[in-house]
Amino acid sequence: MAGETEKKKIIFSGVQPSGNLTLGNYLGALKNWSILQDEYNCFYCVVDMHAITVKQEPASLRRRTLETLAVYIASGIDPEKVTLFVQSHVSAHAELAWVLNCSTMFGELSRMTQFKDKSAKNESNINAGLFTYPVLMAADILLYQTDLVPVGADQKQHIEIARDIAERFNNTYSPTFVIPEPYIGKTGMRIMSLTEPDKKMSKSDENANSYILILDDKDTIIKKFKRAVTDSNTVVRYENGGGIANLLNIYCSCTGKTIEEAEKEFEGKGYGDFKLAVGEVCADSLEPVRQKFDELIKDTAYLESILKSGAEKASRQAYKTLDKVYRKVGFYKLPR
Ligand code: ATP
Ligand code: LTN
Repeated sequence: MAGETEKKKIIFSGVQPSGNLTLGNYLGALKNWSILQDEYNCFYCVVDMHAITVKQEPASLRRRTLETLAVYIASGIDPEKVTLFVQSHVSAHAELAWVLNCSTMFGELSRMTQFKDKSAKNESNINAGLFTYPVLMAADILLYQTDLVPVGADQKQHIEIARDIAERFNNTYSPTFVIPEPYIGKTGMRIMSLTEPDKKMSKSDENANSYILILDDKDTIIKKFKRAVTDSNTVVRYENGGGIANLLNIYCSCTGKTIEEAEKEFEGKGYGDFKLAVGEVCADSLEPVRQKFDELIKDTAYLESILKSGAEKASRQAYKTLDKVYRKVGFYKLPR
């Protein structure tokens, strides 16, 4: 059996503890993470070093790091099957990021849309970390010789640059890194804001009505969907686009139904009925997660024990790759 585990393909992914996790994080990332955990050797990380590219209150960051881990587990990710850890606990991430910074071009980083969006939103804090964010993300992925990276559609460009960086390094030195592929689910890949349906739902949005939190209670969820922006049509059709297409996507991601099935179900019904139904199925999918979270978050010792063994397991793999990289770039190694 041990041999079999070694042969499994490798998955790496992470979420920033930069706010409370949203329905977008759940449908775009976490749900797929738990589906993939049986077939792959998975590393799921709480990427706290990425989170500080935007100003964080230290006490909240500390609290949210543990909460994010608890949400992972509450969403069905099994700590017995996967490696769960915090990015800053494995210093190889920062070390590899430095080396990769020196194989990454200013021009290619300047094209990243997340950098453009985030610097427009944080004009007073356009720091170098925000700019080199994709390099640290490439280090996260490449350290584990990752085959597959399950993310929402917004992260596709970052996976592409990670591939470019890996290929460049492999060509300059010699084959070192596996070239990773993105894994983007069919529905749920891009959940949009409920108040501005042309923007993605994001946990750091200032408007709390724009997102559903994984830990929101049923009343709050139903209220937020009631207020969701739709359009001036009255029929529930995907082709109307905007808010309605987003709500249909959410409905289908939560129920497993196809868009056509959902459209048929709501034929002859108004937006009011439809929004209520979306609220109901969404609340029903999130309720077990919330209950499990409430139990887990009380048990700090348990959560810390997972992070401790996770960091040990992750470090073993990460330092293997980092050693190779240091040797290839010509860093002098002292005899042991
Ligand atoms: P922030 O607002 O702090 O930038 P975020 O909510 O966008 O954060 P991340 O931590 O950057 O979340 O993303 C974690 C994972 O969740 C990524 O795989 C990302 O693609 C996915 N994700 C985030 N928002 C959405 C969304 N609206 N729809 C689908 N997937 C999403
Ligand atoms: N940038 C990602 C979070 C992230 C990540 C990763 C995702 C950091 N490192 C490695 C996948 C693999 C985001 O979702 N904003």
